[in-house]
This record gives sequence, C-alpha cells and structure tokens, in this order.
Amino acid sequence: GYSAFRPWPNTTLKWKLNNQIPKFGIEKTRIHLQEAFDDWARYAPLKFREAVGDEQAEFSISFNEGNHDDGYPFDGAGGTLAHAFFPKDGKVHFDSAEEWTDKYDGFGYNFRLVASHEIGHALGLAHSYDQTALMYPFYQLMQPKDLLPKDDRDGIRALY
Ligand code: TQI
Ligand code: CA
Ligand code: ZN
Ligand code: ZN
Repeated sequence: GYSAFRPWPNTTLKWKLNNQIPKFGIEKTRIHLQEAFDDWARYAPLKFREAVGDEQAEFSISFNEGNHDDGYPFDGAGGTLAHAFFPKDGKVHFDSAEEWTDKYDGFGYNFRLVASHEIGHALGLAHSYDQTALMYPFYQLMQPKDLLPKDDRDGIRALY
C-alpha cells in the first residue's frame, strides 16, 4: 500500500537499455531485463516498462568495461559482475567482460538472475543474510519461474 517512504514514489517506472553485447543482442537483452523487473513487480504495487523514444527513464542500463566514469571500474572476467546504486540514482551496469548466459546449467553467470539482484538494489534493497534469498551476496543458481524467495518478497513489500 501507500507509504511515505517508497524509495521510488511513482508506481510505473521506466527503464532504458543503452547498449548490448554480441552474446545476446538487443532483443534478448530487452526480454531478460523486462523479466528481471517483473520478478519484483509480481510482489509489490510497481509496474515497469521500457521507455519509448526519447522518453525519460528512471533506470539507465548498460554494459560497461573497465573504467566507465562512475568511480567503480569493472575488473575483467570474474570479480565484480555488475553494480547498481540505491534510489534514486537508477544506473544499472553490467561488466561486459563476464561470461553471461541465459541458460541455467551452471556455466557462466545467468544474466536474468544477476539483473534481478541488481534491480533489487536499484529499488532500494540491501543484501540479505538469508542464504535462500536473491539478495544474498553470493551467486547461486535459482529457477526464476518459481516465486521469488520469501525474504525478497517480504523485502520489496516492506519498501513499497
Ligand atoms: N556486485 C555487488 C552486488 O551487486 C556490488 C555491491 C556490493 C553492492 N555491495 C553492494 C551493490 C551494496 C549495492 C549495494 O552485490 S557483484 C552478486 C551475487 C554481484 C554479486 O558483482 O559482486 C550478484 C552482482 F549476489 F551473486 F553475489 C550480482 Cl547476483
Ligand atoms: Ca568482472
Ligand atoms: Zn558503473
Ligand atoms: Zn548485491
């Protein structure tokens, strides 16, 4: 319901993808991102859609390599995979040097899962101590077709 403390006060929030990696191309990347946003939209009064044309967007998403002028350079394959900043910054960056995948076979880093985790941060969620949570700060495969883990659902509902 309504809370004076919603980190993003609007109900509908827009996102914009600025670039792509050859591995997925633009269309797949857009689909995975919308799915990652929808992971959260299912459990809170929030709607996400891609910005159209030169419409202003709350979330600015890009793939970056090395130093990219926000003070948090990426580090090549391994190490940092991605980062996002707390509201109301809206930047979500992915290290383009990573082995991104859209499979759930344990090879590479699953783009949709990492994107959902980063969007959690961009929506105002911190890390969780619950090992089953998406916001637990260690990469682990989970099936996104299932519900988001209870800890994450509780977290987003508390904020929105
Ligand atoms: N990037 C860190 C992360 O997103 C960056 C970070 C550290 C951070 N502390 C933060 C961002 C506090 C916001 C608030 O957690 S990461 C994982 C996980 C990373 C790690 O590259 O280490 C995921 C990115 F959970 F698997 F460890 C995505 Cl899913
Ligand atoms: Ca890296
Ligand atoms: Zn960055
Ligand atoms: Zn994190």
